Amino acid sequence: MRHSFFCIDGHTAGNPVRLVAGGAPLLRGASMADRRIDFLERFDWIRTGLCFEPRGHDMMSGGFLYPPTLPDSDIGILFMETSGCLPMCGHGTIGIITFGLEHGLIPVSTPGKLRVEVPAGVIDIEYRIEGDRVTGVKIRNVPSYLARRGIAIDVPGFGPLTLDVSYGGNYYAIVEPQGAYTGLDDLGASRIVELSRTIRELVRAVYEPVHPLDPRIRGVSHVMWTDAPRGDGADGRNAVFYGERAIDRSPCGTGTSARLAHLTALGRLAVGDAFVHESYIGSRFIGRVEAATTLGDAPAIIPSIEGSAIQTGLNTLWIDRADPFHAGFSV
Ligand code: PYC
Repeated sequence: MRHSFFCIDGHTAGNPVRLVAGGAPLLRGASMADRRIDFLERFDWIRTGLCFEPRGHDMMSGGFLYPPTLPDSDIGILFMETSGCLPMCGHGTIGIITFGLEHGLIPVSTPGKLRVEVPAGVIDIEYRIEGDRVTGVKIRNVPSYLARRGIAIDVPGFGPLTLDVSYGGNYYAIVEPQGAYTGLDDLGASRIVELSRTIRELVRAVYEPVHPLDPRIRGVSHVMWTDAPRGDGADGRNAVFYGERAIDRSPCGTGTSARLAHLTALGRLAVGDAFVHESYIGSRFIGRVEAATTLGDAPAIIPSIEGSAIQTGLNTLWIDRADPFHAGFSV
């Protein structure tokens, strides 16, 4: 049996976004968080088939639009990528909102603004349109907080590191320059991937963060290496590792949110401050600490992230049960 998926492909700041505009399954659940679990239990072959080779690659990511479950939201998003269905994805949101608006797939009640239900909560969007293009999307993200400071690990073949774990829609282990880590360019992409996989395992062995309001969001999924910016006008650079082999080509929206919460908790940023974040390839998001808040008992912030996305083409993909690689593979 052959399943067809009509996809709008593109990228946000260089990282892929595949919006599945036709072929999404009907999901059960009273919230986008419940629907995420239903999708993972019954339809994960769609994610693996569309994200892994031969239809995708290590960095592939994207999602689906759904009617929201909340009366004051305009649309719901379910994210997918090689590692699973993230509770929230910043570059994915910027791409999905851009492509969805450009194709008339999103009902607009207030021009320039949207309320979007994602598995991690509700986010507010402001967007700019010029002609037939969406030229900018700003996300007011979910509450973000520093979950744990000073996790000491010893990385075989590299040395000791002390990390912090911060949440911005996903949990990030944040590695700042120290000891053997002298900067991104000294490490290089393959070493970042290799070390990140080990670091994630070492952190998982000693600490499992759990979201204060939704225990289904738990565990460190990403590793962010920080560095000084390369270009003028940026405040920091990063390489964010996700899945098993990916370095985010964008500055990572949830990663930037986690970094803003981290820097605010350390007293290096304050409410109102902007932080221009540069990705591994030099693309940028503008982050901002919008407000102070709490998440459960934890002090938290509301971060925003702003960027833009570009379509690269339309793509009708088949997942054919007769194909031995219908569910995708990775080497
Ligand atoms: O932009 O939030 C993000 C993201 C998560 C994983 C890759 N990008």
